[in-house]
Amino acid sequence: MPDSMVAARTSDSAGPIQQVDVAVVGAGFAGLYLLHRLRKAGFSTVALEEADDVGGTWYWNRYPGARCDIQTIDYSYTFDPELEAAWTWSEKYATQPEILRYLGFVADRYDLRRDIRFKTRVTKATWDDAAERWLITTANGPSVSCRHYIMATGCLSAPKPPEIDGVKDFKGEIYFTGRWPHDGVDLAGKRVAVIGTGSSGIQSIPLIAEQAAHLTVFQRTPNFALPAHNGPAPADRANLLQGDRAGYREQARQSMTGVPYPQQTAVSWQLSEAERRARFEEAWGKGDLVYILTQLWADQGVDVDGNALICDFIREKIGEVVKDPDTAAALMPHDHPFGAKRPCLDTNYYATYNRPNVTLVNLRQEPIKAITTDSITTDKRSVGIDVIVFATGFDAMTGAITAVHPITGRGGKSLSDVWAHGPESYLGLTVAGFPNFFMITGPGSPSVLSNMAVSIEQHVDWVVDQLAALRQAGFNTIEATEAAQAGWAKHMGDCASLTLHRLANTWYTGANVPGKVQGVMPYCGGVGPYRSICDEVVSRGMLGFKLSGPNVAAQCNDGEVVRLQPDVRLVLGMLAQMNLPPLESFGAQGARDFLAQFNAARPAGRPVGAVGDGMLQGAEGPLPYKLYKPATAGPHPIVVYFHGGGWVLGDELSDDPFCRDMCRRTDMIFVSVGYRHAPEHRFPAAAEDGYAATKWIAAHATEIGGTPGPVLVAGWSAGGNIAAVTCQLARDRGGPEIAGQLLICPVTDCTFDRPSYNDNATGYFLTRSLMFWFWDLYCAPADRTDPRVSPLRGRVEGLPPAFIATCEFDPLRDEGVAYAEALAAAGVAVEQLKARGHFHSSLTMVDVVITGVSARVQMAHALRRFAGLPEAQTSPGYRIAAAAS
Ligand code: N01
Repeated sequence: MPDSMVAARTSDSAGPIQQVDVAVVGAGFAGLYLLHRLRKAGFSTVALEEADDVGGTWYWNRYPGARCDIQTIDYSYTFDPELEAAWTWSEKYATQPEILRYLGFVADRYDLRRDIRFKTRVTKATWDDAAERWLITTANGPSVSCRHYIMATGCLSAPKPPEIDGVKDFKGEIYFTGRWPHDGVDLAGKRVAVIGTGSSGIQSIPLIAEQAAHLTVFQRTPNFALPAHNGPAPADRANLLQGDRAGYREQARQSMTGVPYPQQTAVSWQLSEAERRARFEEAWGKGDLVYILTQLWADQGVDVDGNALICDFIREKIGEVVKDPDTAAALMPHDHPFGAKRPCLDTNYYATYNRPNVTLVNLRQEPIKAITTDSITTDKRSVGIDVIVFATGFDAMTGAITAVHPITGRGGKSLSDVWAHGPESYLGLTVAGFPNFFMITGPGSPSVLSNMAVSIEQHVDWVVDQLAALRQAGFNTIEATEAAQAGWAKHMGDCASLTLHRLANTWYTGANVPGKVQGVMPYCGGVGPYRSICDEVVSRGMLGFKLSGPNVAAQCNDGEVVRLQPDVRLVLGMLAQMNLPPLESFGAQGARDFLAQFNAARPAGRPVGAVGDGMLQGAEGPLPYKLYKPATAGPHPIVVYFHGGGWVLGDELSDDPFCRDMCRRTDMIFVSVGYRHAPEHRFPAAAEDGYAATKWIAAHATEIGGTPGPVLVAGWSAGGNIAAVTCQLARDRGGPEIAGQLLICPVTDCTFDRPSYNDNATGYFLTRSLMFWFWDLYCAPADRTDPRVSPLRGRVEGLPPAFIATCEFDPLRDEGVAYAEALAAAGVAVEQLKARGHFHSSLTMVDVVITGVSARVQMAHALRRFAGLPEAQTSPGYRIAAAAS
C-alpha cells in the first residue's frame, strides 16, 4: 500500500497515530546514532524511550562504581571526527556520570532530543501485511505507524528478577544495580547485603564497603576480576590514536573485538614458563580486559589447557591479595575457563575482603534459604540486614526485545513464539517472518563479545545504508529468508564451537535465567569477519533477503552467506589477499621451494615423546623417513604415513604438525615416508615406494620401537592415494598385513568430471588446474587407469577396514566418497567422515584450522580401533576447542 493511502489512517482507538518512516526504540548509544543517521538519510523518524532522558544503560545503571570497562577512547562514537575533537575523556575508564554527560552532549550537538519521545514505553508492535507497515503501540501517547521498526534496546537492559523466596517480606530497603535511584542511596551506618558478583557487584562492592557499617556479600559463582588501574588514558594507546586517528579506528573495525589489538600467533606451549609469566604480568599491569583476553597467547580462548594457565595465574593473584585463606579460596573461580564468562575489571575488589566490616558468604556451601523481614538466612546462618542490593544481572540479549510483547510479524506470528527454542536471526539483524524489523546488536551479532561502540556503529550504518538503497530502488519491504537464517544458525554454531563459551553457565548462553533456552547467543566469529560478511551480503545482491515494492519486480537472492567453517574462511581469505600466482606456474622446484617457505610460517608441531629419522628400503633404493614416537612406554602399533603434495611436492617432514598431532592422539608411532617424486620419478615410483616402505617398516617394526605384527597405513591427498594403493598391493602380493587404512581427501581416480571437480575448481587452494598439473607430471594418460594410481579402478574386495575423510570444498571430495562407497559395496568395513565447510587442507592444518580437531579425534579413534586398542582418553594437551572435540 502506498504511504499516501496509509497516511490517511491517522488514528486508532488510542487517538491520532504518529506517521514516520522509521521508528526506533531506545535512546542509548545505538538509538542516538540511529536518529542521527536516519535523519541525515532523509527519513522521518521518532525514537521511543522509556526513561526521561537519553543514555540507555548509562541512564539506568547509576550504582556506586559504575564505569565502562573498555577503555573510553575506544568506547566512543567514531562517526564524526569533529565530535571526537570536541570531547575529551577525563579517565582511562570513564564513570557512569561522565558517559551519561557524553551521551547528553551528543544528543544536544546533533539536536536529537526533538525526535525522542521520553517516558514512552512500547507495549506491542504489529506488522500490517496490507499496509506493509508496523504499528507500534505505546503505554502512553499516540501509537506510531512506521515503514521500518528498529529495536535499539541494548543487550543488558532488562533486569532479571532475584528469584529468591521472601524478597517481598523484606521490610528494609531494596535496590537493583540496574535501576539505581537517581538521587543516590545513603548506606552510611547500615548493614548492607550485596547479592551477585558479576561486573555490577564487583564494581560496587568496594565502594559500598566504604560506606556501610557492615557489608555481607552473597556470592554464588566467583568471577575472574582484574585490576583496572584506572587513571589518565594510557599514553601508548592515546598516542596511537592521536598519531593516526582514522587508521586506529579502521583497525578497530577490522579487529576481532572492536579494539585494535593484533592477532596473537604464539601458542602457549611454544612459550617457556618464564615467558608466559612475563606476558601475564604485563597484561595484569595494563588493566585492560581486551588485552588480557586476547594478547597472552593464541590458544587462550580456544584451548582449555592454554586457558587454564591464565586461570592459575589469576588465582595466584587472588591468593596474594586476600589474607584469609578460606575467603581467598572461595573467591577463586574454578568452574569456568577465563573469558568464557564475562570477566570483570575492578578497583580494590579483592582487597575489600580484608576489611573488618566485610563478610563473604559462599552460597555454594550455604545457599540462601529465605529472605525474612530483616535478614537473609542461609543453611548455616542468619544475617541481619537493613539494605539489600541485587546485582543479579539481566535477561540478556533477548530480554529487552521480547519485553515488547507481542511483536507480531507476518501471519500473526509472535517473536516470542518464534524464539521459543532460542533466538533465531539472520546476521543478528533481522528475523525471517518479520519484515522491515531490525535489531541493533541483536542476538546473533558480535554485540557483547565486542566493543559495543564499534558494533553499534557498524549495525546502524549497515541498516541505514540498506534502507536508503531500498528506497532508491523502490522497494518497500525487506525480509530475511528461512534458508539464510538457518545458514546463519549453522555458522553461529560453527563459530561458537571454536570458543570455550559453551563450557560456562553464563548470561551469554541464557543459563542465568531459570527456564531460558540455552545456547551461545552472541556471534563468536569476530567483529572484522562479521563486518565483511554483512558487506558480502550486500555485494551479493542482498543475499538471503526478499525485497518487494509497488513498482518493481520482487527480488530474492536466496542462500547462505557463509558455508565455510569460520577459520577456513579466514585462511582462504588470507590466501586470497596474498594474490599468489597459481602454484603450477612456479614449476616443480619453484613450487617445492614455495611450499617449504609456506610451511615454515605455520605453527610448529606439538612435542611428542621422541622424533627420529632414518633410511628405509624403497622400491629402487633407500628412502628417508621421519619417526614420531609417543611419550608413553612402548612398544606401540605403527602407522605408515604418506604426505600430500600431488606426487610432486613435500617430503617426510612436510606434514610434521599433523604427524605429531596424530601420534599424540593415537598413542601410536607414526613413520612418515619420503617417497620419490615426479617429474623426476614418474608413475609408478611413488606407489611402488609406498608399498616397499610399508613392507620394510613392517619387517623392522621391533627395531623402531613398534609392536610386531600388522601395521596401519595413512595418507593425505596424493599420500592417501599411495596408502590406498599400498593396501591393494599388500593384499595381492602376499603382505605385509595391514590392520587398517586412513585416507584423508585421497586421490582415488582419474575421472575429472565429478561435480566436486567443477564446484570447487577454483578458490579453495587445491584447484582443478593444479590437480591436472600434478597428474601430468606424475602419470602419462595411458597409465592413469592403472589401479596403482586409480585404486577405484582396482579390485577392492578383501581390503583392510578403512576410514575415509572428505571435505566439502575439495575437488577430490567425490572420488573419496566413491572409494568409500565402492569399499562398502565390496564388504569392506568403512567409516566415512564428510567434513562440512572444510577445504582440501583443513584436516592437516593443525593449530590453524581449529575446527579440524573433531575430525582428527575421529580419525585417531578409528586408528586405535583398527589396531585393537581401547578408546583413548582425552589427554591434556589435545582438548583444543574442547567443545569442538
Ligand atoms: O550481571 P551478571 P551484572 N542468587 O549476570 C548472581 C555488563 N556490565 O549486572 O554467576 C544468588 O554478570 C550471579 O551468580 P551466577 C557486563 O557485560 C558491564 O554484574 O549466576 N546469586 C552473578 O554473580 C556484565 O557481564 C559493566 O552463579 C545470583 C551475579 O548475580 C553484564 O553487564 C558493569 C542469583 C550477576 O552477574 C552483567 O553484569 C556492569 C540468585 N538468585 C555490567 N541470580 C561495565 O563495567 C544471579 N546471581 C561496563
